[in-house]
Amino acid sequence: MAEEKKAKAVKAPKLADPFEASIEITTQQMIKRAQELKIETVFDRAVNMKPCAIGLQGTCCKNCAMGPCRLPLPKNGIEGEDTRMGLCGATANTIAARNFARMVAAGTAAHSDHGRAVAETFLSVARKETGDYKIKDYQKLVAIAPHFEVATTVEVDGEVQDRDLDEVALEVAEKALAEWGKPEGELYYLKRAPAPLYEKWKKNGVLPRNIDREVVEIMHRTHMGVDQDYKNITKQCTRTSLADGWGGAMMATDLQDVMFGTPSPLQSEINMGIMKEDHVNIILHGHEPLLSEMVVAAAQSQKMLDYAKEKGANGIQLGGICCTANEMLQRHGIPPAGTFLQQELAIVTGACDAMVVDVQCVFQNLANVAKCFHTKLITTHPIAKMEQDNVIHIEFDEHHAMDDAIKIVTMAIDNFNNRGSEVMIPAHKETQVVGFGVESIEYHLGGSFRGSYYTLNDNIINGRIRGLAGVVGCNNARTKHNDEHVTIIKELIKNDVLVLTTGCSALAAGIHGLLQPETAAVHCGPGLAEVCETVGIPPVLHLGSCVDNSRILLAATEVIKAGGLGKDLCDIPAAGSAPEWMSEKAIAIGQYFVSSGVYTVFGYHMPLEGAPVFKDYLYKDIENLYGGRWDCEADPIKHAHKMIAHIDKKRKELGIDKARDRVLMDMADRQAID
Ligand code: BF8
Repeated sequence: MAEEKKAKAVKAPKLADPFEASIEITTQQMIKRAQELKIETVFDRAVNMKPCAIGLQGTCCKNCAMGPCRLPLPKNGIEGEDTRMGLCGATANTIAARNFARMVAAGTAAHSDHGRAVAETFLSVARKETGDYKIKDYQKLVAIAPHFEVATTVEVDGEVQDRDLDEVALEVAEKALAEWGKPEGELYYLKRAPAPLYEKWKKNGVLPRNIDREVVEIMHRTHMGVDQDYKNITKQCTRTSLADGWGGAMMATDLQDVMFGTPSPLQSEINMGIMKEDHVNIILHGHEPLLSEMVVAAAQSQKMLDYAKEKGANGIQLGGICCTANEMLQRHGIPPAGTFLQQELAIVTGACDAMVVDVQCVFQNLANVAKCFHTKLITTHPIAKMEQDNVIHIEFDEHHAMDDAIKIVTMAIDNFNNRGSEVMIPAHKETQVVGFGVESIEYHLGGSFRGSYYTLNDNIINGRIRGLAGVVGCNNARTKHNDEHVTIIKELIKNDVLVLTTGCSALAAGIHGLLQPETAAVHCGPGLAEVCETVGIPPVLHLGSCVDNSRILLAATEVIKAGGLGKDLCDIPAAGSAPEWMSEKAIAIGQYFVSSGVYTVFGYHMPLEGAPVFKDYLYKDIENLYGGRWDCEADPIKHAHKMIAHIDKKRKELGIDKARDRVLMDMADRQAID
């Protein structure tokens, strides 16, 4: 009897309301579908599990076994002296700063380990140890070599000749890989920043020495009883994040471009509707194109296509999730199946014959969802396995990469006929134009005749383009899927702000039709619409994956070089945003944007509320050091208007606030504005 009562008292878990969970139609349909099949997803878990209120404030310290020490902010705030402290005496500021720093370290480690894998593979290519990977873009190799102080020409008998490119590649590869652990000096790429910014970093003692060292130093400084000054901890946050943005992530982007090709604009599709019932569907999810490039090549080979036909399929459909989606999209036009929050749902279609994952942003629950279907869930990376026994591990190695890729594709094809009757692929998909970069923005806005950032600057100065915004980052199950991304982006372009986007934000923009040139006429203010229509670009430019935020830094640097908009990145009418952030990588990115002079607004919430003094330091005082600062705003319209207000402030400081009334000047006049 008592047992019966007890059983009755256990409440059934709540189910997410699909319309509250997402604004996106295929996501709503598939959440409902999962619920009908009694398959739990992240959306259901989010309504059943509340986040820890103290962790949310950033003031829980579990860095030693005397804790966890929890220092919530009293409901009415603190009047007078803040006497809260952990057992060791650590203040709320110290605890919140340590937690923040560890997020920067983890984010930097993730991007940079990705970069290291790319650099190691590039070294294998340069040493000719692998035949599967090659150099596709020699022009990019020659463009980046000088940044590593590698000569691209040589003098023979008094005559300057081009240097052997194999030699250049080898030297670049060796110097790049050394950036992770060289014993002295500073990272090469820091000097790519505008000179005044580099000087600020130097003056403040935050030039990263090597990538690994900065991550290690954060872990040391945040160990129990080491750095107990939030300002000093933040200084190391800056140094480490710069090792990400102007180091590991930037090298990942560059070396990927060299090996796999620099993206240029192309048209593709996006959303779960790209999956095909009569095709073998392989979904690639994660981050490193080292894996996806080989799977793309294997899946497009005649041998694999013939094998798929033999098994009764009409072809092989590849699709991406998360940043792997962006990598395959920008270089091959392979359509993404969805964002971070759609990963479980792609399996719920019942048509996913294999989901292949490598590192980062992969839900462990994929294994539980895959168990309900025929889907083969394949992990490929030695550092990222899953404990569930239905997960297959095929370790990927650059020395036999194509063999591994063929094994994976064959497994998916063999699984095609094992589908149950429960296939339900949502019909909806969108078209999009993607694959912009530093090089293609230059070409598109300037044309082949005068390719440069002149046209972009010109239109910012004359006010047709009010300013630039980088809108990037994740989805977060604590916010309505895609809502903040889409609302913020629409509000920005409505106010003539040109948006550059990466990561899951770029996928969200694509899914909601914002990456089409036609968007300009529908959603943009008159100035931006005019520019987009004249040049034929969308008002939201897809710049790739999260490591490709480095492309945004370099595009902004090109704006400075073109003249007329100040001398430092903090002078440009520009702002950054991560509306639905969730990962530690987002915090590392935010910190390097702030430390590069960018006003950066995060959505949802920041884990700083329990330490108001530290929060103020990041939201206000840090601007005096680097010209950028953090902010947070959950309301998407207010969020966009905070960015626009900052852009207007910068226009005023440059003396171009009146130029929105179309004052015509020549370039010499404009450059004199500096
Ligand atoms: O690195 S945006 S959810 S996929 S962390 Fe992850 Fe966030 Fe997506 Fe790419 Ni970036």
